[in-house]
Amino acid sequence: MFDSLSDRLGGVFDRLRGRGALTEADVRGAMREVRIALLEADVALPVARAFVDKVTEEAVGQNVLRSVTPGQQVVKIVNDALVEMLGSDSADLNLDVTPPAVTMMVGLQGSGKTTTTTKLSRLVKKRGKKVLMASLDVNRPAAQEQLAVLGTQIEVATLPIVAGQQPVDIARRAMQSAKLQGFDVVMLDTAGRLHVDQALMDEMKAVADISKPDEILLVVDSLTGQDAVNVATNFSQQVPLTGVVLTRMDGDARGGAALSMRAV
Ligand SMILES: Nc1nc2c(ncn2[C@@H]2O[C@H](COP(=O)(O)OP(=O)(O)OP(=O)(O)O)[C@@H](O)[C@H]2O)c(=O)[nH]1
Ligand SMILES: [Mg+2]
Repeated sequence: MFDSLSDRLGGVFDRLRGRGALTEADVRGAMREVRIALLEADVALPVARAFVDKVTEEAVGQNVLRSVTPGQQVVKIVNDALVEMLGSDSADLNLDVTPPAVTMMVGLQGSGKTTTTTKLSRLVKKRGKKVLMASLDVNRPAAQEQLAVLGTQIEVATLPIVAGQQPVDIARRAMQSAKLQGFDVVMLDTAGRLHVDQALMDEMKAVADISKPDEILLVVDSLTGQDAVNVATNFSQQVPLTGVVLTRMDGDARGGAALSMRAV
């Protein structure tokens, strides 16, 4: 996914390394190229700008320019900053709580919430946990049935569907069932909307109040590119997100969403 970004940066790095002495102007020129490479990879503008500013400041430091291998040093500074931005940790779900551990999936329509709910449930089940999945999606016809079918496929229980019940009541019922039937983990799959809107946010907050999730995961389609940052910012202003799941990493996304996310 980061292939074209790597290629671009590799070119900039080679030119830097290939030189003996470097002036501040050389470094600033290279950093402009880094910035363009980031933007072309769909990294959000404020993120790219902040990154380049920080790295430039470090790289034009006297110790770097006066060193024997200034090019190498500048490359190392950019590399370290990239690694830091992307992070090396892929977090685990926090299941280490008094059961049931509750994970709530939020995100825009079609971002992959239901798929992610199913994938995570399967993983958690493999660890020997008793999992209950519940769909709170009452907007899209057959959304609850979709989760029930997936549940049957992966042999994970789903909350029985009660026609006409609203999301907050479904969440309350899921919590009651989980406690009564001794489930270790509850996965709440919420409804998506085309745009971030207040109705979605209010519903999400009400569900979070009832279910007190240990994890609230924002599911984002990595093809969203730069706009992913706006989505993440909007959601995180409403509920305390504990993590972000990027879906469709198998697609042709240019990687910018992933880089930008880490920075937000
Ligand atoms: N290639 C690919 N497709 C995915 C991935 N995750 C989800 N999809 C597909 O994207 C489509 C939508 O996924 P869902 O999980 O139903 O998305 P959702 O967020 O639950 O959608 P709504 O409930 O309508 O808001 C489905 O066709 C999935 O198969 C992924 O990581 N890679
Ligand atoms: Mg869904």
